[in-house]
Amino acid sequence: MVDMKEIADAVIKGQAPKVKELVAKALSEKVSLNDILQKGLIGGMGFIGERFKKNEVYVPEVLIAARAMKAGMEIMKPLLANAGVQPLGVVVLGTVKGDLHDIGKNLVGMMLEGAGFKVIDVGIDAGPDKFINAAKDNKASVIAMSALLTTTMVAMKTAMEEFKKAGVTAKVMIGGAPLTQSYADEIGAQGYAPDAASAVDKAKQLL
Ligand code: B1M
Repeated sequence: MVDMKEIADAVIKGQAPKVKELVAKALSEKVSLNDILQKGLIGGMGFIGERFKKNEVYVPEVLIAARAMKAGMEIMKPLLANAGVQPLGVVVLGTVKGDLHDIGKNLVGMMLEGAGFKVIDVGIDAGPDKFINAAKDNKASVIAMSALLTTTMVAMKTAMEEFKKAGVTAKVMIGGAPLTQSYADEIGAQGYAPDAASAVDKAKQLL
């Protein structure tokens, strides 16, 4: 019988083929989808997230763990859809207009997926319309904007104004190296997170 801790450990170690094999075995042993997801895949990713927050592991370890988690999710996705298992919430994620940096954004996206969110990634250089349309089409609970440049972070202020005009109801969180809580307060964003693991905590708070 597969122990969910084994799946979590394989995610933590970034062993994608092993994760896939263990998830398939657990499914054949009729372990519940929820247990595989929560105690196995999300459990492992959550552990990596906490260590990342404490600077005990770095970007490469998180990327490798996320890849392993995704390998398990590939098998789970169709079954979750059939079983009607709902994601924690929908997050529309993107890097703001004029900004091409996406490594941090992608990390945030992986951690959010790892925590059970559905992530709609609108990519880089994303103007307010992209966020608005994706949020409306997918009934998003959270819009998450990333920026890495002091020259592009100001695009978040414009975006906030456009969200208001368009009647967007999703809560907004921001992040990226030049961003701060005080800038979030200034532009009326409901959340700020300094790193990808904290972004998960913040998104959960905003639900
Ligand atoms: Co650029 N770049 N870059 N760059 N680049 C920086 C950001 C810079 C600090 C380098 C420097 O001068 N020391 C500087 C910005 C200065 C400033 O404005 N303060 C800079 C510059 C100036 C530029 C160009 C203008 C250079 C030029 O052409 N003259 C140009 C701009 C292009 C554009 O966007 N229009 C440019 C271009 C590029 C590349 C394309 C070459 C490449 C990006 C490739 C890519 O992303 N696909 C690049 C890179 C790689 C960097 C550095 C070296 C690394 C950024 C990175 O990926 N870090 C960076 C210098 C540095 O940081 N050492 C630099 C790793 C990543 C995991 O961290 O993105 O901070 P980060 O994400 C973190 C947190 O910030 C947070 O979580 C992540 C994980 O913990 N986070 C969020 C991020 N988004 C979040 C969203 C959230 C919550 C948390 O909620 C929504």
